[in-house]
Amino acid sequence: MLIKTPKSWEIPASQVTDETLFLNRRSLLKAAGFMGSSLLLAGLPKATVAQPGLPLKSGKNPAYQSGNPTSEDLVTGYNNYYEFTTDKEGVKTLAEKATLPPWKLLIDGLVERPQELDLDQIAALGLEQRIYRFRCVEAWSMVVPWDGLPLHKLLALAQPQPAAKYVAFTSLEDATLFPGQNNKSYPWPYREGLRLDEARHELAFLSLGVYGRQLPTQNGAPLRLVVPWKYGFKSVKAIVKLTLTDKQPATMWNEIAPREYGFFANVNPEVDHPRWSQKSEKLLGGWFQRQPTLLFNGYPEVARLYQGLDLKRWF
Ligand SMILES: Nc1nc2c(c(=O)[nH]1)N[C@H]1C(S)=C(S)[C@@H](COP(=O)(O)O)O[C@H]1N2
Ligand SMILES: [Mo]
Repeated sequence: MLIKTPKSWEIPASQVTDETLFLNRRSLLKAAGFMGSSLLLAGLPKATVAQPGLPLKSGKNPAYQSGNPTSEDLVTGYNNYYEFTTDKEGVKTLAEKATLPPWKLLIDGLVERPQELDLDQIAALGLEQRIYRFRCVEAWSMVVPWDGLPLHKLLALAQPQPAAKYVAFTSLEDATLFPGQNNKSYPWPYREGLRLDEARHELAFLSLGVYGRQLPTQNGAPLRLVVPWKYGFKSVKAIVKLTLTDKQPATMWNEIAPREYGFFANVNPEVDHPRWSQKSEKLLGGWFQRQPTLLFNGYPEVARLYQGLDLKRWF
């Protein structure tokens, strides 16, 4: 009988230990049989390789259960990810062909302790599953079981300085991985931003997984933001850097169409998009009938962040 040694990319879920949720570069090379002298590798930066689809150790947080999840097929098969394509049903096929590079997350700017974290270090902070509503600015919505951690846990590691007022998020720029980045009419990389108090709100979440497994590439592997009270474009995918700043950061969609995609982008049925109404939405996989859109997407606890701000003007 032929005994087959699994390749690193074929490691079955049962062999993934709880302690090591992601493979680091060294064990990946070793498993693939490329491990030469350890001296040779000693100088390499620490970086981990995501394994989209492998199970994650994450526990359900009963405090965040916003309804019945949309089917996994829709969550992972109907995606906005312009780095691949603008065709929502075509993203998955392209994403499944892409191999993610070893990953590190940088936290820099106005912080006491700049961070360079690999995926294991982030997962070691503890993962939980939260079911959140998700509302795209295009007036469709889903309910998604995300696995990850509140963003404030990462920010606390870096210790923002008192002068820090915003967090700027930067996605990976790599036109060999992302065919859509060859379209130079978009000002890549995808960038987003939050005010620091928004980023520290308990609901602001950094997702490493969905449905209990590591994020599929099409959903923003290996890590993406989830801001459930804002339109979906704020929930930036494939994040490589968080920068704490004292100035409101420029964002990609705001640069492209400032009248259509504001910095705050809070879900608000009273403020129409210039080209369509935001009063209702199509729940994917739901009934034919549209459902009413709720202020802050049904998360009224964030209202205190916007006291004194005219929500009609600051969209
Ligand atoms: N880097 C990056 N992040 C992104 C996007 C994108 O094109 N590129 N699209 C955004 C939009 S418009 C939406 S609605 C959500 C979609 O997330 P999903 O595919 O996981 O549903 O991702 C957001 N994050
Ligand atoms: Mo979106």
